[in-house]
Amino acid sequence: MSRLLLVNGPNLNLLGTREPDVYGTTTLADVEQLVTETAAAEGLQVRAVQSNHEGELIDAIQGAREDCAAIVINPGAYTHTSVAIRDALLATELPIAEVHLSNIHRREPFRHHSYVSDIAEVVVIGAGLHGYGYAVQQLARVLRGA
Ligand code: CA2
Repeated sequence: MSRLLLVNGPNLNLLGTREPDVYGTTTLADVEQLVTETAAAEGLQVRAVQSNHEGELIDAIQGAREDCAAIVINPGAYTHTSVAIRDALLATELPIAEVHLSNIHRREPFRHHSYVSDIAEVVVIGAGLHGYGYAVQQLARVLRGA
């Protein structure tokens, strides 16, 4: 069975504990459960990683090349700063889905640029928890070639 790597970046471990007006009441466990269930319905397995450390995220992304068919990533604030995460994603040569819980284009100008969007097959922004599910469904379609 093919596998997805789910990557969540810095501070996403805090989901559901603060800033509910921006990020809702969803927890990281909710995100990982939704992705796992949505992927299972598409015949896909999931490996989930969350880290507050850029290098750990890069190691996980590099590892995906070994045994994953695609990557779902919310890079958190590294979205707007990290050429290194972009390079790691590119090096995998895997299809990428970028997810943001909030609509980054309605927020501060420094959140408007993403180093990932132009290399992603799928971008889902501002759909909250559901965005991760949509991203999995779209990636599954890409993997089926449909
Ligand atoms: O909207 C998103 O998903 C973001 O990737 C979330 C990042 C932010 O830096 C991006 O610009 C947009 C921040 C995640 C922080 O999550 C928290 C959750 C609860 C409390 C505090 C932070």
